[in-house]
Amino acid sequence: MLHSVTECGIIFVITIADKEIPESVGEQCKGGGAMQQIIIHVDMDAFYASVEMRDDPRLRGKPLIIGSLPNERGVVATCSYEARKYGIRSAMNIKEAYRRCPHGIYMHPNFYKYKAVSEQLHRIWNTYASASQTIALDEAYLDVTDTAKNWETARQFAHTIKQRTKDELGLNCSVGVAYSKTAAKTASEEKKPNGYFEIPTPEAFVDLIIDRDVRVLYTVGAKTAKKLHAAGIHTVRDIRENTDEVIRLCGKHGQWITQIAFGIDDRKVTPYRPEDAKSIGREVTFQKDVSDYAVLRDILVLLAFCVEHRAKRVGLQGRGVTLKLTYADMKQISRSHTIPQTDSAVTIFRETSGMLEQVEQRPVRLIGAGLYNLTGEEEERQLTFDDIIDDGKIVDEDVRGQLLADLQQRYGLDFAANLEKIYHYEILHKTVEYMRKYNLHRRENGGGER
Ligand code: DCP
Ligand code: MG
Repeated sequence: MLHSVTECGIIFVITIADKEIPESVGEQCKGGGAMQQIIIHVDMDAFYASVEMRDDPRLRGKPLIIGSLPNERGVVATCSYEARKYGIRSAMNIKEAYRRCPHGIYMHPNFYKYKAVSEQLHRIWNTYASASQTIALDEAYLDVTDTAKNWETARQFAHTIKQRTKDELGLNCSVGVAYSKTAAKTASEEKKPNGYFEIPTPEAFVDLIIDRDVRVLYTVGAKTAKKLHAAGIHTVRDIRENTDEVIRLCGKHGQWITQIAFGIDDRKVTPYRPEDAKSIGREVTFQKDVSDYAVLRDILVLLAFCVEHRAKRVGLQGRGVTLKLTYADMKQISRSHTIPQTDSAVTIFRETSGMLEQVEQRPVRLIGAGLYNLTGEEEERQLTFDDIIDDGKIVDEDVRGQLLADLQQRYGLDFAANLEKIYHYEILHKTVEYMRKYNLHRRENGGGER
């Protein structure tokens, strides 16, 4: 039946904002107060590994590698500091890790546990800030400009955060306090693990990093570094002395890099909210309100595939999944979850359908699913289960197949064969309407139960 619908290429309801890159070099310093922020950056030490060591004393003090197992194909997600002595690092091939440390302890990640811990962490940290920005499960920026008011109090906040994280959750973190986000992030890395460091001014920032490799600058990933190195630009000093060349090579990103090489960064700590533009979403409005939540759940499968398709096309992954509903009375709600980075329809569906179960079950006019807190290749990233364990993809494939097969069984459409068509907004819309009516018809004829 799907093929009776005309094909059309319109894609709506998809917003992807620019990366957080300021408009032009130099403008940042002019605004009053640009340099007056006090920002804390918190980052957990060896996060996944530390949680496992906390929960199982037998793992403590050992080289612990979280990722795929040595007999699987895959990579390291993270490892304990004991394992780092053997040169093991995040994203390293697991076979290489095993070659370096055959006596290490190898474990699969337990994302849902880390996610739960993450929520507890952020809850503690957020109490010190007027705004907080979750960057990853184990990492956040806190704007303490107004809550601390002065440097000395900010320093106390930082130490209290470290202490409470240790006392209440049994985990170590590293904390940086600085005048900007970039500097705060650099500061938290400076004395890892269990570190504390301050960078009060742009001058202090520049002094610290000027002779380091370009990769010290936030958003300079492997690809950008390679490009700069090939042009003979190795250190931050080289960037400062070759700004035109850097901008020529890297465009808008080059402007940003140049700017931070001079210590200029007055980006605000902006809490991620689902409605923020940095997201990819798909939503459908029904011609008649839908009260059957089983149909809504089925529609989420399609929305999840649409979001995955778009995310893969633009090469972005989200660290948050969001569900959006408008009820018949026009009341809108959205629910969101932080997740390990993903672009998988299976994860998007699992998260949004889980959230759907939690909401008030009233007739719905609009439903949407989305990914937010997007990151691209250049940025540091937390690996997904798929990235870590190649075999994980097989599991994912199975679930995908099953989700589509279930839909086929319920609505009599070959969803697997027609998936590409669903990505077109109008076809998605017509399909969803068809599902709504089909289900209604079935219910009216006494076949509604599943
Ligand atoms: N992670 C991942 N893949 C990567 C990097 C990280 O899956 N390439 C996961 C595992 C980490 C968590 O994200 O525990 C946090 O990432 P960090 O980069 O902060 O690394 P750690 O917290 O493990 O160690 P560090 O002490 O260096 O911060
Ligand atoms: Mg960390």
